[in-house]
Amino acid sequence: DANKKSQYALQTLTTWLLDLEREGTIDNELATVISSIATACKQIGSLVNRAGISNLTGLAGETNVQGEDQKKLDVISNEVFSNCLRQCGRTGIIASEEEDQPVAVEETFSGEYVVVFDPLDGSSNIDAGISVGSIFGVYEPSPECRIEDMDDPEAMMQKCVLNVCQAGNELLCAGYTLYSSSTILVLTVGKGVYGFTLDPLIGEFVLSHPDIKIPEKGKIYSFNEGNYQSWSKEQQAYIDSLKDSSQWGGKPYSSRYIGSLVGDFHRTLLYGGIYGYPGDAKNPNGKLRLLYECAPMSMICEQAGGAGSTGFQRVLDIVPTKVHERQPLFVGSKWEVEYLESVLQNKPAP
Ligand code: P6P
Repeated sequence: DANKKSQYALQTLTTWLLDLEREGTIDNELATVISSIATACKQIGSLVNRAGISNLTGLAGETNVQGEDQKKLDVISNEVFSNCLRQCGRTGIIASEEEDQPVAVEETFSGEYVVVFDPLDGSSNIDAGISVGSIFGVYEPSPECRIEDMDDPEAMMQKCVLNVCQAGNELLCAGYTLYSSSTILVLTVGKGVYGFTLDPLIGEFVLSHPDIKIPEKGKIYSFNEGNYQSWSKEQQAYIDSLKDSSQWGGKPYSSRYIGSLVGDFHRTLLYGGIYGYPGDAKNPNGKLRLLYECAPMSMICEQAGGAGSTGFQRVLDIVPTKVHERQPLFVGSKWEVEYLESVLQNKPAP
């Protein structure tokens, strides 16, 4: 019976995207952009897994716009991501953590999606073989900022920046790929969160985590407590509270922090609890970048039933004023994020 679903029918990222196209949730152009991102992640995963034996660990000898020393793999991953997005012909503008300014893509011929990404987040962990990841978000181009006057570089640059600085609420797609014990691509197109594990034997991302839902409440907090002294007293009170077993039936929260956002976030998404990078005395807006770290992670978390907050407002409501703008980030189970907001804002706990 040709219509009977074969027991061997693999649900892969490719077939999942085709199903979304069939139901009209996404169009072919967006499906093509997402496929090109998956191809970039496969290549980056392969480079990361062999970094130690192909002389790709260590510094590239340059610094990025963030003033951070770029690792060799930061530079290569950025080129891999940009090349895949250019070659797919559906990307109009790209903004990368590794590039000072967003760039208009000449190779576009059908569909002009805006893609923001951190090609290799947490790369300081590479040399120690600790999990790293790629983070991405996809927007529609802003209708009022169509890139036509390519001959005026200044005007075009301004339009590129305007296209990129959209609130997270406008994201059509947000996702990350975790390069760890396995390579897992997790994404949402606004109808739930789906995870795909790379099967290296066939080179396909196979559906492994259908419709991920984050636990309502967790038992893990993920913060860099080395910054405790420079946090606000409310922030300190929040962490002190999670460690006070008398408040939690005798069992305090556990602390887990690997210093790699994608790894810390993925564990929080699956096990529950909260990941936070607060602002502090030195950096009131914290360290993470709104456009390609805070907003995509917040969309994924909300789509999985959790929350994404700066402690004072919903991350997805914020319209960036600068491409590399930073914001404090608290993502995780709804209860822990709401409890954090209540403590930071001196309001009653949920
Ligand atoms: P800290 C990695 O550099 C990163 O951007 C995130 O991946 C990670 O969560 C955070 O910074 C770690 O920062 O200050 O705790 O080392």
